[in-house]
Amino acid sequence: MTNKKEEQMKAHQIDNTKKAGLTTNQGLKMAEDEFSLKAGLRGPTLIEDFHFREKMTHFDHERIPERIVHARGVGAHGEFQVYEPLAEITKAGFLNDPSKTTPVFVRFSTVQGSRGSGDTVRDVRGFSTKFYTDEGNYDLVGNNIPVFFIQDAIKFPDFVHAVKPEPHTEVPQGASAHDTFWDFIGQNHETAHTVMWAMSDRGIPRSLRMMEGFGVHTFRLVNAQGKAHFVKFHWKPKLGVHSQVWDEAQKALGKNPDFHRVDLYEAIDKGDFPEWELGLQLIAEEDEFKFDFDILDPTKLWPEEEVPVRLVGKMTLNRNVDNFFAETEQVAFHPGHIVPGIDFSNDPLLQGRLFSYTDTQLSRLGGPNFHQIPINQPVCPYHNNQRDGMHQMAVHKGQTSYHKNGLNENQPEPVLVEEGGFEHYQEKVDGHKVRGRSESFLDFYSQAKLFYNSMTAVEQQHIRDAYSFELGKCESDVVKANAVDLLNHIDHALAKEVAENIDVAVPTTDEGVQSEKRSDALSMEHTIRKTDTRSVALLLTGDVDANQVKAWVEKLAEHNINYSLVGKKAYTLGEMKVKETYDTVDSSLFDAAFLISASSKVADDVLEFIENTYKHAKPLALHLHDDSVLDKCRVETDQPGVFLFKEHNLDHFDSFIEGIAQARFWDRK
Ligand code: HDD
Repeated sequence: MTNKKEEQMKAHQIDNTKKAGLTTNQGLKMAEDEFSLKAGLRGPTLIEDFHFREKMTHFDHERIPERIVHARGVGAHGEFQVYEPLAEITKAGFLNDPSKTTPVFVRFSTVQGSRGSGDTVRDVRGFSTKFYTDEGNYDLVGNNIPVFFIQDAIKFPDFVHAVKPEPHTEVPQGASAHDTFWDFIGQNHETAHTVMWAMSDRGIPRSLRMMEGFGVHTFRLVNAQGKAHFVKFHWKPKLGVHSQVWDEAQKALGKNPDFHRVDLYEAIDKGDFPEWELGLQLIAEEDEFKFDFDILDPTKLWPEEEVPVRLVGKMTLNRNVDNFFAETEQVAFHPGHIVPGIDFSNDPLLQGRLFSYTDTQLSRLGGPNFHQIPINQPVCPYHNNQRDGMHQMAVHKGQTSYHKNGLNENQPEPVLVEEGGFEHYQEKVDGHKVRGRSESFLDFYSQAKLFYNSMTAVEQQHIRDAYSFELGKCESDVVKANAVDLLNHIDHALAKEVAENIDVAVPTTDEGVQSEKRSDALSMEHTIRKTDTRSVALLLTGDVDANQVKAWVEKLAEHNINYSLVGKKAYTLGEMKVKETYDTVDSSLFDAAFLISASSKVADDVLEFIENTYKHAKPLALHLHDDSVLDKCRVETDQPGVFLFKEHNLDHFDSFIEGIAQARFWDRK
């Protein structure tokens, strides 16, 4: 069944897959498209060649400016449905009718790299959702990390200049491991908490389908009686939250720079629709000052143990785009696109964003009519007195384009609040005009420490390794020392280990936060674990038995596990196609590997494949004709998550399947 947005988009489609004659943009059928018009077959091209000029001019202007941040992204369509009416907290229509499906478009992104950069870099991921509601578009423009680097939007250009490739070399691409980023961090301690998240496994998600989303800021929900709650928005993935390991992410970057993009496309294409539940954390207005942090500070999260997340609805992504440029590239998000029942808070980062997003679309999409681009149009009618401008697509009828008018009964007329007209929440504000930071925003370290405390030993080790890697890539000793000083304000032992790894003086005094406070919700260790959509490489060597392999893959399919048959060369095995080879794929692109060896000799690239699977703590199954084949690689078969099958016994195989659900075996040597 198509939804309103799909119907609307269809009206704009041009289907070039259908038989159609080639024409110019003026509709003129063309008899020739391969040769320009020349004065003689070996002569110069003539200016009269309107077809050449039109084709070339259009081509010359095909590119638009990429997004200043979040340039690399991928999008998909879907739907959202609320579980039960939320009338007591918001009057937003789409959050009040469980029978209603609201079309959505989601764009995921990395922040630092340009449009052509790789997917599996260490970075924050953007998670933007456009809800096409009956009351207008609502955009939740969030990230996969619940806090942000800075507290005031005026610092955003500085922060972005620091993290982006350095201006004199345009290096590095898709990475924060460089001097200007860490210089900024060392000089701006408000970044401490968010950087800790970025250095954790959250910065290298396994799949876009397996990450959380956060609205980050504190917003307001307002009910029909005008009563407001402060709210933080969450997206909780039904597949759980999972990450790569750093070495794996770097390898995947080379082996398939489109790893996340392809993963999302293929899952949707196959019918494995990714789902997230929408979660709300609510604080009553009267409780605004009851916490040991300022709820307006975007570098702070609300610990879930203190403010529980209420799951209120579900989003399903179920349709890939028809055209990347038309949809994913031209979609324009804006945190200021809200609907009645949702409102802002005075978070100074949010306030600045409310200016920036429309402004950027003006240069990116070439003028003020970007809302008319099909992907950006609301599904409800829209009328106002805005007119003309570049790329105006609408034909506005009538004599008047101003308010108030007497010639047209004052149409289009403002709508009463009772009839759905938006009214800003009437918060009382009173203050002097000042440039400055609220004292309540000055605790930069406590929640960084809370996050670090909440990690398991392995997660903490990954964080220390990530800081060491990133700072190890910096040139300046001053930059490194300042960053270590920042770490020393969070946790002395963390600072010490990183300092030793990068050859910087270990801070002599412990300035760290002396707190053991934890929040279990912050660790990924407690996440949902499933076999669904996990991927396994079946590595075939020698003359393997087609029937045995078939029985195994059927078992994998029963658990909704994706598999690829990998051989030395592509070939047909019984009824199955062995499509991948040791050249075309790599261990970093799979969640598990199963070596099925009917030979006493196993080639080096196969051994490297299983060694990396083992090293990255992933499940590894082995069905070997000759155990000695493992002598040449560092795989120990008595370790957790290594499954040795002597017989073709399908019952044993279940343990491997459980291992695939578990995903990682961190206690492996
Ligand atoms: Fe932003 C894009 C998320 C702070 C200015 N931002 C952008 C996108 C996401 C975010 C997901 C990509 C949208 C898309 O897919 O098209 N940004 C955030 C979050 C922030 C944040 C979660 C902090 C909580 N951003 C932020 C600030 C400013 C901007 C403080 C400036 C004052 N962001 C932009 C931008 C972008 C953008 C320059 C680039 C392209 C675009 O807007 O459409 O305006």
